[in-house]
Amino acid sequence: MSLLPILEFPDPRLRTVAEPVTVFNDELRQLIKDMFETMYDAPGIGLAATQINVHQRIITIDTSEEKNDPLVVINPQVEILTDETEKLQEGCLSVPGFYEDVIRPNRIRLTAQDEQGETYSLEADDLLAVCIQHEIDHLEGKLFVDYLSPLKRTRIRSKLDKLHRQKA
Ligand code: QAP
Ligand code: CO
Repeated sequence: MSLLPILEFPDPRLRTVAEPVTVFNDELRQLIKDMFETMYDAPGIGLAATQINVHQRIITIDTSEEKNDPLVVINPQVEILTDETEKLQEGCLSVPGFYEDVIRPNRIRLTAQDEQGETYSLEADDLLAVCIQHEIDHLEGKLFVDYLSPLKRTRIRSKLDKLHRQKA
Protein backbone atom coordinates (compact mmCIF):
# COMPACT_ATOMS: atom_id res chain seq x y z
CA MET A 1 0.00 0.00 0.00
CA SER A 2 1.20 3.53 -0.64
CA LEU A 3 0.12 7.14 -0.51
CA LEU A 4 0.17 8.77 -3.93
CA PRO A 5 1.13 12.43 -4.55
CA ILE A 6 -1.84 14.60 -5.62
CA LEU A 7 -1.57 17.16 -8.44
CA GLU A 8 -2.71 20.65 -7.43
CA PHE A 9 -4.45 23.41 -9.42
CA PRO A 10 -3.29 25.03 -11.69
CA ASP A 11 -1.13 22.06 -12.74
CA PRO A 12 -1.85 21.61 -16.50
CA ARG A 13 -1.82 17.80 -16.12
CA LEU A 14 -5.21 18.16 -14.36
CA ARG A 15 -6.58 19.21 -17.80
CA THR A 16 -5.82 15.80 -19.38
CA VAL A 17 -8.84 13.83 -20.66
CA ALA A 18 -8.65 10.28 -19.26
CA GLU A 19 -8.85 7.12 -21.40
CA PRO A 20 -11.27 4.23 -20.78
CA VAL A 21 -9.98 1.26 -18.75
CA THR A 22 -9.79 -1.88 -20.91
CA VAL A 23 -7.70 -4.25 -18.74
CA PHE A 24 -9.03 -5.34 -15.33
CA ASN A 25 -5.99 -6.93 -13.67
CA ASP A 26 -4.17 -7.01 -10.32
CA GLU A 27 -2.19 -3.89 -11.24
CA LEU A 28 -5.48 -1.97 -11.62
CA ARG A 29 -6.77 -3.37 -8.31
CA GLN A 30 -3.53 -2.33 -6.54
CA LEU A 31 -3.84 1.19 -7.98
CA ILE A 32 -7.42 1.38 -6.66
CA LYS A 33 -6.26 0.25 -3.18
CA ASP A 34 -3.62 2.99 -3.22
CA MET A 35 -6.23 5.53 -4.35
CA PHE A 36 -8.50 4.61 -1.41
CA GLU A 37 -5.55 4.81 1.00
CA THR A 38 -4.62 8.25 -0.39
CA MET A 39 -8.25 9.47 -0.28
CA TYR A 40 -8.93 8.26 3.29
CA ASP A 41 -5.61 9.68 4.48
CA ALA A 42 -6.35 13.18 3.11
CA PRO A 43 -9.18 12.83 4.30
CA GLY A 44 -11.43 13.08 1.25
CA ILE A 45 -14.72 11.68 -0.03
CA GLY A 46 -13.70 11.31 -3.67
CA LEU A 47 -10.56 10.96 -5.80
CA ALA A 48 -10.18 10.65 -9.57
CA ALA A 49 -7.11 8.97 -11.12
CA THR A 50 -6.40 12.22 -13.00
CA GLN A 51 -5.51 13.79 -9.63
CA ILE A 52 -2.68 11.29 -9.12
CA ASN A 53 -1.49 11.77 -12.72
CA VAL A 54 -2.95 8.49 -14.00
CA HIS A 55 -5.07 9.35 -17.02
CA GLN A 56 -7.52 6.46 -16.95
CA ARG A 57 -11.25 6.58 -16.15
CA ILE A 58 -11.01 5.44 -12.51
CA ILE A 59 -12.64 7.05 -9.44
CA THR A 60 -12.79 6.14 -5.76
CA ILE A 61 -15.61 7.50 -3.57
CA ASP A 62 -16.78 7.11 0.02
CA THR A 63 -19.33 9.65 1.26
CA SER A 64 -20.29 7.63 4.37
CA GLU A 65 -19.75 9.07 7.87
CA GLU A 66 -18.03 5.87 9.03
CA LYS A 67 -15.74 5.71 5.97
CA ASN A 68 -16.83 2.11 5.46
CA ASP A 69 -18.71 2.30 2.14
CA PRO A 70 -16.08 2.36 -0.65
CA LEU A 71 -17.41 2.79 -4.20
CA VAL A 72 -15.20 1.96 -7.19
CA VAL A 73 -16.27 3.80 -10.36
CA ILE A 74 -14.61 2.79 -13.63
CA ASN A 75 -15.66 4.00 -17.12
CA PRO A 76 -18.66 5.90 -15.69
CA GLN A 77 -21.71 7.11 -17.57
CA VAL A 78 -24.23 9.43 -15.99
CA GLU A 79 -27.86 10.13 -16.74
CA ILE A 80 -29.42 13.18 -15.09
CA LEU A 81 -32.78 12.17 -13.58
CA THR A 82 -34.22 15.55 -12.55
CA ASP A 83 -34.33 19.27 -13.28
CA GLU A 84 -33.82 19.85 -9.55
CA THR A 85 -30.44 21.17 -8.54
CA GLU A 86 -28.35 21.07 -5.42
CA LYS A 87 -26.20 23.99 -4.23
CA LEU A 88 -23.39 22.46 -2.24
CA GLN A 89 -20.09 23.77 -0.97
CA GLU A 90 -17.48 21.76 -2.85
CA GLY A 91 -13.82 21.27 -2.13
CA CYS A 92 -11.16 19.27 -3.94
CA LEU A 93 -7.94 17.56 -2.91
CA SER A 94 -6.38 19.30 -5.93
CA VAL A 95 -7.55 22.73 -4.69
CA PRO A 96 -6.56 22.43 -1.01
CA GLY A 97 -8.02 24.93 1.42
CA PHE A 98 -10.72 26.36 -0.87
CA TYR A 99 -14.45 25.61 -0.70
CA GLU A 100 -17.14 27.26 -2.85
CA ASP A 101 -20.80 26.73 -3.72
CA VAL A 102 -21.49 24.87 -6.97
CA ILE A 103 -24.93 24.14 -8.45
CA ARG A 104 -25.46 20.72 -10.07
CA PRO A 105 -28.34 18.32 -10.84
CA ASN A 106 -29.17 16.49 -7.59
CA ARG A 107 -30.40 13.09 -8.86
CA ILE A 108 -28.48 10.89 -11.29
CA ARG A 109 -28.22 7.32 -12.50
CA LEU A 110 -24.63 6.05 -12.64
CA THR A 111 -23.64 3.12 -14.80
CA ALA A 112 -20.03 2.03 -14.34
CA GLN A 113 -17.74 -0.96 -13.89
CA ASP A 114 -16.17 -2.23 -10.68
CA GLU A 115 -12.57 -3.41 -10.18
CA GLN A 116 -13.51 -6.85 -11.62
CA GLY A 117 -14.96 -5.27 -14.78
CA GLU A 118 -18.55 -6.04 -13.71
CA THR A 119 -21.05 -3.43 -14.89
CA TYR A 120 -23.43 -2.02 -12.27
CA SER A 121 -25.94 0.77 -12.10
CA LEU A 122 -27.19 2.83 -9.18
CA GLU A 123 -29.27 5.91 -8.47
CA ALA A 124 -27.66 8.62 -6.37
CA ASP A 125 -28.89 11.88 -4.90
CA ASP A 126 -27.58 14.81 -2.85
CA LEU A 127 -23.94 14.53 -1.73
CA LEU A 128 -23.23 11.24 -3.54
CA ALA A 129 -24.74 12.55 -6.80
CA VAL A 130 -22.68 15.74 -6.54
CA CYS A 131 -19.50 13.85 -5.67
CA ILE A 132 -19.89 11.48 -8.64
CA GLN A 133 -20.34 14.46 -11.02
CA HIS A 134 -17.36 16.31 -9.48
CA GLU A 135 -15.12 13.25 -9.94
CA ILE A 136 -16.30 12.54 -13.51
CA ASP A 137 -15.45 16.18 -14.33
CA HIS A 138 -11.83 15.38 -13.33
CA LEU A 139 -11.74 12.60 -15.96
CA GLU A 140 -12.71 15.27 -18.54
CA GLY A 141 -9.98 17.63 -17.32
CA LYS A 142 -12.50 19.83 -15.54
CA LEU A 143 -12.31 21.27 -11.99
CA PHE A 144 -14.96 22.75 -9.68
CA VAL A 145 -13.18 26.13 -9.90
CA ASP A 146 -14.22 26.22 -13.59
CA TYR A 147 -17.81 26.85 -12.37
CA LEU A 148 -16.75 29.92 -10.33
CA SER A 149 -16.44 33.50 -11.54
CA PRO A 150 -13.16 34.29 -13.33
CA LEU A 151 -12.29 36.62 -10.42
CA LYS A 152 -12.69 33.88 -7.79
CA ARG A 153 -10.79 31.38 -9.93
CA THR A 154 -7.91 33.83 -10.50
CA ARG A 155 -7.69 34.56 -6.76
CA ILE A 156 -7.52 30.85 -5.94
CA ARG A 157 -4.88 30.32 -8.65
CA SER A 158 -2.71 33.18 -7.33
CA LYS A 159 -2.87 31.94 -3.75
CA LEU A 160 -1.99 28.36 -4.72
CA ASP A 161 0.79 29.56 -7.07
CA LYS A 162 2.25 31.49 -4.16
CA LEU A 163 2.04 28.46 -1.83
CA HIS A 164 3.68 26.27 -4.49
CA ARG A 165 6.50 28.81 -4.92
CA GLN A 166 7.11 28.83 -1.16
CA LYS A 167 7.29 25.03 -1.13
CA ALA A 168 9.71 24.90 -4.08
C1 QAP B 1 -15.20 16.21 -4.01
O1 QAP B 1 -13.43 16.39 -2.47
C2 QAP B 1 -16.38 16.86 -3.31
O2 QAP B 1 -9.44 21.53 0.53
C3 QAP B 1 -14.27 15.44 -3.10
O3 QAP B 1 -7.63 20.88 2.41
C4 QAP B 1 -16.20 17.64 -2.17
O4 QAP B 1 -12.77 14.94 -0.92
C5 QAP B 1 -17.64 16.72 -3.81
C6 QAP B 1 -10.24 17.98 0.90
C7 QAP B 1 -17.28 18.25 -1.55
C8 QAP B 1 -18.73 17.31 -3.18
C9 QAP B 1 -18.56 18.07 -2.04
C10 QAP B 1 -10.27 19.29 0.45
C11 QAP B 1 -9.32 17.64 1.87
C12 QAP B 1 -11.13 16.95 0.35
C13 QAP B 1 -9.40 20.24 0.98
C14 QAP B 1 -12.72 16.07 -1.36
C15 QAP B 1 -8.47 19.90 1.95
C16 QAP B 1 -8.43 18.59 2.40
C17 QAP B 1 -11.89 17.13 -0.76
CO1 CO C 1 -11.78 17.11 -6.96
